[in-house]
Amino acid sequence: MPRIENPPSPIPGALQGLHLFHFDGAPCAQRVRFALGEKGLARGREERFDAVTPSAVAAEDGRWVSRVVSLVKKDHMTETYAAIHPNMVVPALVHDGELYLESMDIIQYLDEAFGGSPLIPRDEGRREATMSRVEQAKVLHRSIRFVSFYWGLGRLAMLSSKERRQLATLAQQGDDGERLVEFYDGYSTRTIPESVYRDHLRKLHVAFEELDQELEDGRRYLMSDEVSIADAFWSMKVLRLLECGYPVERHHPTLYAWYQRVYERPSFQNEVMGKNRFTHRAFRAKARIETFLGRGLRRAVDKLAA
Ligand SMILES: N[C@@H](CCC(=O)N[C@@H](CS)C(=O)NCC(=O)O)C(=O)O
Repeated sequence: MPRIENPPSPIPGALQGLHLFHFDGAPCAQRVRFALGEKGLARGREERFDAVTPSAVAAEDGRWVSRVVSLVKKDHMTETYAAIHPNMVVPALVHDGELYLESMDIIQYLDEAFGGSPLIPRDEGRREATMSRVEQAKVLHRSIRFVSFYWGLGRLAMLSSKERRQLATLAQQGDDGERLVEFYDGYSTRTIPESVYRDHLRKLHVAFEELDQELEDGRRYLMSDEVSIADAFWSMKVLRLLECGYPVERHHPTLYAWYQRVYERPSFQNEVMGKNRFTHRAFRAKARIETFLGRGLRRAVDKLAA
């Protein structure tokens, strides 16, 4: 099991039951929340991410304690969080004092530790095919970051030079496995050429095209008629890009129909969208205004596919 041995922070060891360190709008955390929902585990109390008072540490049965690590307030770039997750990203999961990192490993853990229908097929061949789709999604996670920052978050996500120094100092304690330092330096000083963002967008477009074709055989979900970890990974990419204005329905109609099926599931409605609806609507409204002004991601995708 991908359990993290002896994390520097005393917080994980103090927690009983399930606790998720997450952010409502982060795709990497959304896929874990989706998986929790599919396992019949619902969001419970909200606690500060670093709360360890006696009333904060215990989770109720069948529920997980929500510990929001605000990516807007930069909670993830603090010493306290870096001692929980050395890469300073969400999500992180604690179950009965044990810490698990990496959304793929966390979902794998949940799938084995909790009942319900499996998210990872038990059959060897189907398992391999499913995990290879997940690996592809993992690699493209970097592309989602580039595209959603450039066309979605804009200036809001830029760091001051003081914040970047703080990030670089904290990153020295880990291996900066997510390459946040390099990314934020380039992004905040606007030194990443536009062609880099367009390349990432092209990679996502190609992958969406491939999935769109595969889904044409009429299967309900990405790998079969059963929902799986692959749906958890890919649907959050679609959600994020829709929020940035990507015209998914027009460019990849079969993929969009699949996304709607995943979106309708109670786990998506409750655990992914639950507290994310307002931000979701705000992003979509912003994207509509940009389209109206002849700018934004919608235009970039149309140009790319022309
Ligand atoms: N490989 C990690 C990636 C985690 C990740 O990159 N999380 C993003 C949110 S989707 C994050 O926390 N980013 C912090 C930032 O962009 O500053 C996983 O799958 O858990």
